[in-house]
Amino acid sequence: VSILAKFQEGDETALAKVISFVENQSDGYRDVLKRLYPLSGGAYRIGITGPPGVGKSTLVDRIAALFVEKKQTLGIVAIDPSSPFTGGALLGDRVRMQHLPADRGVFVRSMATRGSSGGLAGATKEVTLVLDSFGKDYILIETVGVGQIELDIVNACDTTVVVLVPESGDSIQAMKAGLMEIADILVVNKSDREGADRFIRELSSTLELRGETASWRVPIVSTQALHNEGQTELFDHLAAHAEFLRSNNLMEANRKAQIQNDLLSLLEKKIRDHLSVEALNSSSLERVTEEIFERKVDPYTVAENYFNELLSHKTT
Ligand SMILES: Nc1nc2c(ncn2[C@@H]2O[C@H](COP(=O)(O)OP(=O)(O)O)[C@@H](O)[C@H]2O)c(=O)[nH]1
Ligand SMILES: [Mg+2]
Repeated sequence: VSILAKFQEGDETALAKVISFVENQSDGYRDVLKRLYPLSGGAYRIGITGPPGVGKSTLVDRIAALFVEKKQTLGIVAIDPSSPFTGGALLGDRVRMQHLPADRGVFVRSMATRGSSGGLAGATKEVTLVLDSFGKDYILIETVGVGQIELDIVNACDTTVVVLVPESGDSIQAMKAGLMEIADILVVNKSDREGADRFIRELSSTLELRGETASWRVPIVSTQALHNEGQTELFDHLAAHAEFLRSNNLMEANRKAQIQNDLLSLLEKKIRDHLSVEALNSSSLERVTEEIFERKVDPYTVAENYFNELLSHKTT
């Protein structure tokens, strides 16, 4: 409890402790989330996704420096075991450190992925909530995107940035389509590489072919994170997208849709947990398995019966 008091005073050590507590799902972490929830909602959340190695961490680093310049506080959640967020300019690079004020208000947290397929780690949403309720102005969430439609990240962010590189490898091609669908902003990083212009032209005609009906035009931003190029343009597009959402009441609408998605998945999890302990963990399961195996009954009917039984338990 005293840790929560310190947390609310803005103590970053307490913040780190609360994040670990929640990330590890320690006893009572749900109560902590319940207490913090009313304090959240003030942070603007930006997702940065794309294939491994495209320069997401480097870019996050550059963007972070710009937020610091604007005196904005920042939480960074990096979910990418293949290239752990080393802090780069913010934490290690002495040259750049000189440009940053002493109290930078930046908090970085690296997390392991759930699986090799990338996506969001289990506790990302909760860690974001903690940073949000701590009072951070912005939260950057770096995740590996491998091209299935990454609804997880979309559902956890206000703005989604997809980072690609000018490579015509088959694997990148395959990832591209799925990733492009979720992008509010497309970044072509490593534009120092050969073929960058052609790649950007190709992306832009793909976007046009898609026949955008929404009033937001997905911009393509050319960057060289390593060489400090293009991050200001990206920063401006981030601000423009936030402004677009706000002035069209879309931020509120999107966040409400996210709340509904969250509610559904929380409920799903509760039902699943309930099922595995109560309904299915019974001797009747073995009996019914036998009956299904022998084709005396079908699994569809059995599942329906279980479900109805569950409902009647719940309502009585
Ligand atoms: N040539 C070039 N290399 C870059 C650029 N940005 C990042 N890199 C390098 O690409 C590698 C992967 O970067 P990283 O930020 O870890 O990528 P991530 O896996 O997407 O987070 C690192 O060696 C970077 O130095 C760039 O604009 N041009
Ligand atoms: Mg990375």
